[in-house]
Amino acid sequence: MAMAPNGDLIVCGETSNTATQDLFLMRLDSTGALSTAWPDQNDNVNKAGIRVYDGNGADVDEPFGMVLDSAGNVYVCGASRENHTTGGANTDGIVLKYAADGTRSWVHLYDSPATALDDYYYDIALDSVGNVLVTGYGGNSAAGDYVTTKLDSAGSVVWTTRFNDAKNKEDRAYSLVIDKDDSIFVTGYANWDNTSNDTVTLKYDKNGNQLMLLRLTAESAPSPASDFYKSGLKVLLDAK
Ligand SMILES: [Ca+2]
Ligand SMILES: [Ca+2]
Ligand SMILES: [Ca+2]
Repeated sequence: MAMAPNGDLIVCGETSNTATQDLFLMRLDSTGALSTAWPDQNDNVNKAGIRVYDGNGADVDEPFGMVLDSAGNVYVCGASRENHTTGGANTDGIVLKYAADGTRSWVHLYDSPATALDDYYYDIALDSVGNVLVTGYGGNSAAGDYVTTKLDSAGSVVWTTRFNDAKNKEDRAYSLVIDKDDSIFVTGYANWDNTSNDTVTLKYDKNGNQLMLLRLTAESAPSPASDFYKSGLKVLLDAK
C-alpha cells in the first residue's frame, strides 16, 4: 500500500479466477471511491482506478512489493509465470512501471540463466536519482541465490548481481534499503545443511560491488530444537 502525491491510496494485490491469477493495482480517492486519476483505459478491466497485469492469460502473476516516486509513478515487483511456455513451469522475477495516469510504461522480467527455475523479486526501492532496485531469489541448478538488480527509470538493466553462499544451498533475499550514497543493503537467509539457515545481510555500492557481509549463524544445537531457521525479513536504516 502506498500514497500518491494527491493523497489517493494505491493498493496492490492478487486476483484470481479459474483460469489465471493476476497482479492488480487499485487506486482509491479520499472518499474511498475508485480514483479517476487513473482513467478507464477501455481495456479488459474497463474501470477507472483499476489496473490488472496478466502475463499470458493462463498462469500466476503476483506482487510482493511496491514503491511510488514523487511524480506519482508506481513501481511494482513480484513474480510471473509468463514465460513458462518456453522454459517449463517456472516463475520469473517481474518489475512493472505505471506512469502517474496509470498507463503501464514497461515490464522487466528476470529469468535465471539456467532454464525452468523459479525466480522472485520480493522488495523494491528507488535510489536518489530514480533508479529502481529490486531483490529476491534466483534459481540455480543446485538451489537458489540472492538476486539483486538495478534498473534505470526506463526499465533497462544497469546491473544484476547474485549471491551464492559458500555452502551452495538455497539463499533468498527478502528486503532491501538504500542509503544516502545509494549503497544498497539486502537481507535474507543462506541455508547451510538443508535444515538450518543463517541470516545474511549484504552491502553493495551503487555499482553492484559487494562491500560487506554480516552473518548471524544458525546454532548447531538450537534450543528449542525447532529454532533452526534464522532469516532476515526486513532491513531499515536509521536517520543518519
Ligand atoms: Ca495471470
Ligand atoms: Ca525463471
Ligand atoms: Ca545458493
